[in-house]
Amino acid sequence: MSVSGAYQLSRKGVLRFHDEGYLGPFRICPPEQMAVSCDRIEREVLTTDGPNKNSRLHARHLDCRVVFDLCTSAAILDRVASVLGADLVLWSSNFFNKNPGDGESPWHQDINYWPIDPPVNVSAWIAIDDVTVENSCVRLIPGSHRKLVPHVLTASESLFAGLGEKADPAFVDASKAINMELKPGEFFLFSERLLHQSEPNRSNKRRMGLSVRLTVPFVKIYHGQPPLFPGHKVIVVRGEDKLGLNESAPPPVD
Ligand SMILES: O=C(O)CCC(=O)C(=O)O
Repeated sequence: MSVSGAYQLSRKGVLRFHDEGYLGPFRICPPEQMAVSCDRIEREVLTTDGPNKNSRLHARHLDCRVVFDLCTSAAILDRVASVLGADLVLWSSNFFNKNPGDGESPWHQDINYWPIDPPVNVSAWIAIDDVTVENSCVRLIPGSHRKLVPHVLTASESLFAGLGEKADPAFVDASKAINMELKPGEFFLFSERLLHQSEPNRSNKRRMGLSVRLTVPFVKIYHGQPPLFPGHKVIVVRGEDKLGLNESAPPPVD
């Protein structure tokens, strides 16, 4: 079956994703257009409660149309469909908002924290702000998705304090890391097993990104299990869900 769409990946692109565990950067929109979305995010997301009572930054695609529209832009979905197939489920999203002086996100593999089975996911990390080495862009290790590494307890001051664990440093070769610097409106794709991190924000500029989590209908999502929450639902964003394994919701209205 071929997957169509203006942004679908070539066979070479798909194989590269499997080989390296990430792809990009790509572009959703120019910086001027992202500035308009950013204004709405500041007004409609950062200052209001969302569906997860523990975090205003989590799963806001469920209640804010501006977030849903970013998560489901054709530039993302066409490419993810090239990897996962024509039926796609949006099961989570998270803003990673680092103000000047905020701490690191330690090295980790996302699947360590997630209540999904089997472990199939492609993430898109979207730059809302200008993202540079100075304001703590995401760093990743190409090819590191090929091996699951043990995770150990982490210090409470990191951005990941809530999750409590980081990759065991003995299993991380940071000398192979690359920096994902992005302009507002750009994004990259990565596997649920790719090792990634970000340094403390040592600049005087905010660094806000939005991570989008996409999977397929045969993956069971354990809705009430942390970091998910009671009332959590998925949204079918491409094709159809013939299995009905998960609780699903319609897209939010504007
Ligand atoms: O933005 C960050 O610092 C971390 C992002 C991350 O861990 C993710 O998107 O999975």
